[in-house]
Amino acid sequence: MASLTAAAVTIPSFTGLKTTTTRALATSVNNSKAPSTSMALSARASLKDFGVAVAATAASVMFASNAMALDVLLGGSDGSLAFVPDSFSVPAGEKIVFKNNAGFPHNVIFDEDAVPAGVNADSISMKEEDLLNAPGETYSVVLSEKGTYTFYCSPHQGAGMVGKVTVN
Ligand SMILES: [Cu+2]
Repeated sequence: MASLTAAAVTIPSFTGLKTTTTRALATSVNNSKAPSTSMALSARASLKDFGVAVAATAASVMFASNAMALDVLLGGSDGSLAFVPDSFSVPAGEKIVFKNNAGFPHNVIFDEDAVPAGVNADSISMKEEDLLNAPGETYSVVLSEKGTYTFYCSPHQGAGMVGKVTVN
């Protein structure tokens, strides 16, 4: 039961499924006088539906690794100087984890001219002189203002290592 509960708690971070999941859980709570198997079955059913929905999208990879964070690789495994993925969206408040993968050193600098109004690009960027030098090193950021942000890796900006995230 503990694992079912934990899984149910993480699901609402996916906005597309939030309404459905919340309703299913509310139903379970309202039926609290029913035999406990009822709730277990209900939770299992909603998880099954969730699995089917996610399997149809790229989000399944994200769910498998970390339900509350989106991982972005720094450097493609094919040697490309790129963010992987280089264009994506996240719900406001979800952590984005940039992870050193290949072709480092890398860093993550948000373009002060391409962030939502009122956002201080410096406050969400790495320091320009800081570089991720070792495999697996990470830089994490949480974006709370909705809108589109452009970021780049300063050593490789000229090589096209730029990315875009939409927070919604
Ligand atoms: Cu780079």
